[in-house]
Amino acid sequence: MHQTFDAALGINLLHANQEGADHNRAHFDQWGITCFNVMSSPGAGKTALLEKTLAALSPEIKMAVIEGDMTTELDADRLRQYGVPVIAINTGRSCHLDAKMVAGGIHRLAHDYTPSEFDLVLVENVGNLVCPAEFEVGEHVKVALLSVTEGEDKPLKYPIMFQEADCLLITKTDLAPYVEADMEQIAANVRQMNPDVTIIPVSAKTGEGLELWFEWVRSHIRVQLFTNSTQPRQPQPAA
Ligand SMILES: Nc1nc2c(ncn2[C@@H]2O[C@H](COP(=O)(O)OP(=O)(O)OP(=O)(O)O)[C@@H](O)[C@H]2O)c(=O)[nH]1
Ligand SMILES: [Mg+2]
Ligand SMILES: [Zn+2]
Ligand SMILES: [Zn+2]
Repeated sequence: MHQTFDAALGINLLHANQEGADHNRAHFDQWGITCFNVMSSPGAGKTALLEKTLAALSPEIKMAVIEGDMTTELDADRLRQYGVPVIAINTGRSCHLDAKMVAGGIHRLAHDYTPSEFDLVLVENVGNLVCPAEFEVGEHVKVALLSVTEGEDKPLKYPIMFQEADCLLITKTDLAPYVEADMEQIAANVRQMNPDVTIIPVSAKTGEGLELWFEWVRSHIRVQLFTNSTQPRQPQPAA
């Protein structure tokens, strides 16, 4: 976790970030877009999951990706092969995406495309089990991944992301026998942090669980559309 108060500048960094997140959220709501913030430690399988998601749900769901990495466009290039807009954001020395960086991404999306034509923006956050959960980017939904190779104790040791998640994917289930992962214990530890979270075990390699994930995605876009159409928000002035 970062220092959240900058004494020199006298500002609360999380508070400033929240204003940026509200700005992004207003854009998404104006355009009727649902935004998922996809988070995990490095290598848990975010890009692999997004590859499967784009392959299965496009063009049924019109998607764009905002891809956060400290350096390189390696993940962005993997996802561009699926024919959807992928906006790469290099965070430099920052180990998470913040709202301002994502604002740059969504302004670019709005510049290059007609944003109201999109249903879902998938933000792949920087691989990091701690800070991405603290820096909202304007998402409606937080999706966290925990791979079976990371150890059953991680939800207890790094609680914030697990407490905040709306959906928790236990990834790489095909590897569970090799690392003697105790799936029941992983799920119990996640539930201890967040009793109501949806838990979906998946393998991007074998396809196990992916249909459940796709259905969860579909239903959460519908919920958002329904919420927007019945309770229109007052859009904030957007730059
Ligand atoms: N066996 C197996 N390997 C997987 C699975 N999903 C991803 N991997 C592998 O795990 C490694 C990391 O996967 P990525 O999808 O790049 O992980 P990531 O979370 O996007 O990584 P960062 O963006 O660097 O944080 C790659 O070698 C993948 O092929 C899975 O379901 N099973
Ligand atoms: Mg990745
Ligand atoms: Zn960070
Ligand atoms: Zn704006």
